[in-house]
Amino acid sequence: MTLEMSRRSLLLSGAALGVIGAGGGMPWPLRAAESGVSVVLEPRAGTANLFGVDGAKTAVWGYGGTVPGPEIRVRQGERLTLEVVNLLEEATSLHPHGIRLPNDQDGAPPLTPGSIAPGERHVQSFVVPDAGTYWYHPHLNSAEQLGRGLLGVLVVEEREPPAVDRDIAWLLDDWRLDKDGQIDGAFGLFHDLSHAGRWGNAVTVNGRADLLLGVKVGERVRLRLVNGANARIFSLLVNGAEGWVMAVDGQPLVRPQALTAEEPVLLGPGMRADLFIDILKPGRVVLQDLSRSDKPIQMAVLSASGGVSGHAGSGMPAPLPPNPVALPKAEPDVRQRFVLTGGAMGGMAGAILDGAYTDMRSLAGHGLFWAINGVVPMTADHGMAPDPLLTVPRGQTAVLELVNDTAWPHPIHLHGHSFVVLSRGGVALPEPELRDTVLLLRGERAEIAFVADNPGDWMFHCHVLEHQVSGMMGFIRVT
Ligand SMILES: [Cu+2]
Repeated sequence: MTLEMSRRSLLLSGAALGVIGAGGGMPWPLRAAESGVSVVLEPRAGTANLFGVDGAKTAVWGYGGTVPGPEIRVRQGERLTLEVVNLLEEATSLHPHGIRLPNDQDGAPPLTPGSIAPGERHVQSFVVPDAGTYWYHPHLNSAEQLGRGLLGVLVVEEREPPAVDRDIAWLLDDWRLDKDGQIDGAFGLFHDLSHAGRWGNAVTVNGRADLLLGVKVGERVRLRLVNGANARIFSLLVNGAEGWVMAVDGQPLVRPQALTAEEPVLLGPGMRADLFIDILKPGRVVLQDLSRSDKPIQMAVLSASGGVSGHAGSGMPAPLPPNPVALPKAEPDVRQRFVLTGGAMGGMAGAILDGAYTDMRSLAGHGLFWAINGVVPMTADHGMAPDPLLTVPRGQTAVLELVNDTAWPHPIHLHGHSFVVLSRGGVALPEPELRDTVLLLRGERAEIAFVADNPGDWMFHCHVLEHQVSGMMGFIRVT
C-alpha cells in the first residue's frame, strides 16, 4: 500500500464517518483496494429522521439503511470498485449516473448486466475519466427504489484541487409522505405516470428537512447540488451570498455564470450543478426552492460566523479544468430528430407498441403513456423494445434534435456519454455546454451533439422516473 492509497482510503472513511454522524446508521464497510477506492454498498430497509431526531421515524430503503447513501469520493483517473450486497427483498441494480464507463459496468438491466437478486453480491469496477459531481442509484424498479431512498452522491475530485475552502455535496430529494411521516406506498399511479410524475410533499437535503451547516466568513464554498427526486424540478436561489455556477452535470462551464436573484438555477431530476459560494459576512445563506411558485421552500442553510482568511472575495473564479470529453464536429455524421409525444393533455391518439399500432386507451391499459417518434420503445410488459432508437458507428458525431411535443417537462438523459447542448428553442447557445441530461420544458426543443466514442447499448430516457417506466425509455447503440 502506498502513502497515496492510504490517504485516499482515510479520506473516504472520514467522509463516511460524517455520514454516520448525520444518519446514525451502521458503519460503512469501506476498505482500501489495490488502487483507487473500493466501497461496499448494502441496499436494505432502514429508518430516517427526515425531520430531525424529534420528528417521525420514516421507514426507508437506503444504502446501508440510511438516506442518502454514503458520499463516495474518488480522484479523477482512479479506479472505483463498487460491491453491492443486496439486502432488499427484490432485485436491484447500481447505476453510476453520468460516469463515462464501459458499457457492461453501467448497471442498467436488462440492457446491460447487473441485475442483483436478493441476497446476491455484485461487483462493478471502472476508471473514472472525468472530474465532477455524479451520483448513484438503482436502474431497476427505479421509481419505487429511488422514491424510498436508494441514492447517493459520487464525487470525482480534480487532480489539482480548485481554490476553495470547503467542499460540500448536497443531495436534494422529494418525498411523498402520509400524515404519519411514512412513505406513501402507492407507486406507479396512472396519474403520476401520465402527468408530471410523482411529486412529493416534503423536500430534504442530505436526508434532512432542516439541514443547517456552519461555515466561516471568508470561505469560498464549493456546493455540489444533485437532484435525486423522482420528478420535482428544483428551481433554486441562493440568498445571502455571491456565487457562480461552475459546472453542470459534472462538466465545467467554459465561463462561470454568476448567480442572480432573478434567474433561478433549474435542476431537473438527475441533473447536477456545482456552485462556488463566497461567504462575505456573518449570517445565513439560504438555499431556496421556487419549484412551486405559490410555496417557496427553504431547502438548507449555511450559517456563517467567525472569520478566516480564505478565498472569498477574490472575484470571479477561474473555470474548472475541462474534462477529456471529445467535442463533436461542426458537421455531424448522423442527424436524428426525436419527437416526444403522449401523456395527459398531449393529444396522442396512439403509438406503435410491439410492432402494432395501439390506441391510447389500450396503451394506458398497459401502463404506457409516452412515445418517441410514434413508437413506444418498450414492450407491453415494460421490457426494452429489441431495436435501438438510433445506431451510431463508433467515433462518429451525432446530432439529436429533441422536440417535446407534450404538456409536461422531460429531463432527457443519455448514458455513457456527455453531450453538448447546441441550441434551445432554435437559438444557439453562446458557449458549448456539456451535460448528460437536458431539461425540455413543455413544448421546448433542443439540439444536442455527441461523439459516439463509447461502444455499447446505452439507455436514453426521461429521468422523471414515472415517465421512464411508462414508455419514455429507449436505447442508442454505438457500434
Ligand atoms: Cu418525462
